[in-house]
Amino acid sequence: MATVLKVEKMHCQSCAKRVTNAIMGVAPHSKIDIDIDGRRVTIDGISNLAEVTKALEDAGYPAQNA
Ligand SMILES: [Cu+2]
Repeated sequence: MATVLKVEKMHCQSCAKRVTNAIMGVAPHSKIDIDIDGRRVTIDGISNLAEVTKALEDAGYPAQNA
């Protein structure tokens, strides 16, 4: 099941890269789809959402459930 997160502070390609790296750091086998214009991140294959949102917050990109 895919998880969709809203990441308001993600507004360019560099942000998208940092967001991707933060997620991959805790969920290396996840599949990540980034929509910069929509500020949305769709993630497939994660088992611990709290760990992912914590990693994003630590990276400076707080995420909410979309
Ligand atoms: Cu940016």
